[in-house]
Amino acid sequence: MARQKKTVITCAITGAIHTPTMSDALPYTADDIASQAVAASEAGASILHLHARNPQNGSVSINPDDFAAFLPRIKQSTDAVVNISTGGSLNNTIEERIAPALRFSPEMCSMNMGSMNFSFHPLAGKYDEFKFDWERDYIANSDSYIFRNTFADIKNAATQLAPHGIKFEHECYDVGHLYNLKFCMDIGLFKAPIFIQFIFGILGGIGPDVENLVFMKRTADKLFGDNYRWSVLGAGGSQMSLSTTASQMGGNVRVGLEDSLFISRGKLADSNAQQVQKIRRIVEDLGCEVATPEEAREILDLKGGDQVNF
Ligand code: KMH
Ligand code: ZN
Repeated sequence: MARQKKTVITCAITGAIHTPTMSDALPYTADDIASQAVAASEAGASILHLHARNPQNGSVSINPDDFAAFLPRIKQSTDAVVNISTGGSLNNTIEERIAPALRFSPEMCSMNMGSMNFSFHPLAGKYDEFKFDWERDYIANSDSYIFRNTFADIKNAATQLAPHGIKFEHECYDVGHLYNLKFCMDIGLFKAPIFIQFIFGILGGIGPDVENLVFMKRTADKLFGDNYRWSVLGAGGSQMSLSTTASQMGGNVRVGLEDSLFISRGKLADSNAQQVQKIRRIVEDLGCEVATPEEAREILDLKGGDQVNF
């Protein structure tokens, strides 16, 4: 594959599936989500991956009205590409999860490429206190959850979203998910060029090692040839190191408080923008250039910011 000239930075502003609110920096009100998204874009993120949260208690929200509270403000203040999550929480059905993307028709949305254990239960024992009542049980019980993304779910989501011309961020947590994606392409659910997010370090997915990144990349090359773009998300402590490696391999990067609350070992990040500034500095110091939103649109073949419904 021809090497990309610019590196696209995605920033995932506030997680939902697996990001409890232990850090005061993690935004959960519409105001905070909007202002952190704008700041992350000003720092160099050309794509904003967005979840919504219940503004009262920070729990996951897939209510489109909670997205409506921040999407127009982000659009008015930035040129960044909006990417709406279809991940929901571990308790939501696929119908609930795709409702915000169906309503707002963003340029991008996530598409999770396989069912899996998706657990963060070890966190429950690490903290004496949580900010909100729901958190400890939700976290502790994640050892019994299955993050459901069956072939039927993927087909259902892809079929309903197809008329919107949305580019999917295909979230692949393990090598098998790449084969699931290839199968879905072969039956006509997704068209090239696709955009793959290689995800490392989720308990239930592939581990955060450079060897695994090379293996995922090699497997994707074998399956998709020149017909894909890729990015790396390292969860937790692997966020910056795996992103750095990916950028040096010609890939794109994803940072953000959704996937790590930290800026360095043991030190909480102040904001999403701080993580974007850090990866931007590293990428530029190592000789790459960071893509603007317009360049990201061209690299990923997006429909354009004027084709959304918010
Ligand atoms: N935080 C990622 C590991 C989604 O939004 O669809 C999972 C994620 C899923 O981003
Ligand atoms: Zn997400």
